[in-house]
Amino acid sequence: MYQLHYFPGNANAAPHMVLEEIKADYELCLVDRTKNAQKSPEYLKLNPNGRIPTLVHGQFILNEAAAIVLYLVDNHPDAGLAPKVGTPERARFNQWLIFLTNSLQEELMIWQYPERLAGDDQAALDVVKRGSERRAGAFLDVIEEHLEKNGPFLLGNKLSAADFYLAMLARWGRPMTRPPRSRPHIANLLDRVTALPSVRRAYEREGITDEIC
Ligand SMILES: N[C@@H](CCC(=O)N[C@@H](CS)C(=O)NCC(=O)O)C(=O)O
Repeated sequence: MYQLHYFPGNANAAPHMVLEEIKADYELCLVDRTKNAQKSPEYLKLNPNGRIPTLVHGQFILNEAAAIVLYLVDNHPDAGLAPKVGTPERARFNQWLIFLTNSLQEELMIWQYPERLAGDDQAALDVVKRGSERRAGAFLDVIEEHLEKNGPFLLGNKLSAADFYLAMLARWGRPMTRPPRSRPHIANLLDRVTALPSVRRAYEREGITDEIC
């Protein structure tokens, strides 16, 4: 039995979609961000960074959304959510997942929380907000161009957990001046991913029933 520590719509969403798609036995444990529970002494024992999500599997505790996705897809290879380890296809899958978490996700985090860098200096806030949105937009343009040539999914014709990860980040980016969905090939991928019963169920279980991407 897996336990996913989550808050609705947070970085738990992609691991949650994977848990649903692989039909895993799992339970959700709410980390109530409205009460700053991610910084509570109990949660910090699970995740010393005080960040969501965390996966608990028996005695094993795992942080970082992308690492959780990798752990799940490798524990359930028959679900086919990632190519076989050791193949060039798997290296490409890793490339996309790491790009999403390391580049796009980080830029979106800065864009969502510019005050973490700029403090309360309004001019600095504007610079950080504009710069991070521009940089996130450039990453999305790269994804769009890739999908146009090689889509409909990040790995071509094969749906993978990397597409789930992109769907999670695209949802965060809805308030952007140029939202991810305004790019037709990203929109097509999002339509396909969010039509999956597993993805709908994951968001539903988090209490999110509209605007899932
Ligand atoms: N690199 C981490 C980032 C996780 C992260 O930043 N989670 C956010 C929610 S989406 C969080 O816990 N924020 C609470 C905080 O920063 O106090 C991951 O991908 O798991």
